[in-house]
Amino acid sequence: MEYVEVEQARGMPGLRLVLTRDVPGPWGEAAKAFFQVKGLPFVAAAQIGGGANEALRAWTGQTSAPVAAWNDEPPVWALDDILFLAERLAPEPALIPGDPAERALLFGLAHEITGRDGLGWARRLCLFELNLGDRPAPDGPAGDLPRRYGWVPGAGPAARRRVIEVLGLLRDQLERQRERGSPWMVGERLSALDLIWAAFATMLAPFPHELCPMSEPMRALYDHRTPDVEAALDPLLLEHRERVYREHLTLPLDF
Ligand SMILES: N[C@@H](CCC(=O)N[C@@H](CS)C(=O)NCC(=O)O)C(=O)O
Repeated sequence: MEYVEVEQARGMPGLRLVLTRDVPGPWGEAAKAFFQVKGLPFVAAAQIGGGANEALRAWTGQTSAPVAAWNDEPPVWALDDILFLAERLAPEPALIPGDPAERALLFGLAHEITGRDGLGWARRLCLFELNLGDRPAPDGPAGDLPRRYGWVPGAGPAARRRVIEVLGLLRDQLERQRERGSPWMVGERLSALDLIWAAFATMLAPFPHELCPMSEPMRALYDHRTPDVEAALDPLLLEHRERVYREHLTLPLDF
């Protein structure tokens, strides 16, 4: 993916997405997927994972990615705000169901994947544990991300339980949908929830290198699974991720 600097993106019109450079970050891949499915082109600007990202702070008041900016509107960085922006700019294909019960289900399950203490949050704590073991976050910049996202020694087992719990929830939902005759996670068609699951699956079981060419250290982290997490990653979930990428997104991933 070609990136411009954040300062440059800030001065541009149209749609800009700030994305973590060289990493298939799950929030960022989900945001990209919303716009790709809607056929909305964007300029990518580079955030550096765990970096100071001063230009991004000056523009948005925070340093995380993804961020979406449309013309001179205030930039948005919560994933549901990014989804609502995509829906507004291109209402079709709709990624939020019209039916209120399906909509509530979508946002509930999406929060369990992307929100505080959700799958992504808990998986991130598991990855900190791989690096830090039973140590606290180190002083200085290397400890910034673990500190920001709540790492404390001993947080690993509860985070793993949470990952397993959410994987079970998603598998049960897919099974229920199959029984009703739908291959999609809610309703009868692709929704934001399918795209979100596909993006977040990468931090539990990345596609092979040809389809997801990331650095070895990153792959070693994302591809590490304890036996209990491996067992919770039902083949149905991974088949679904593959279907979403093959039918609605593009492979290899481009970041
Ligand atoms: N903004 C997203 C969360 C995105 C997120 O957690 N991004 C992380 C990726 S690991 C990030 O960029 N962290 C770096 C930072 O906070 O400086 C949301 O509200 O749902």
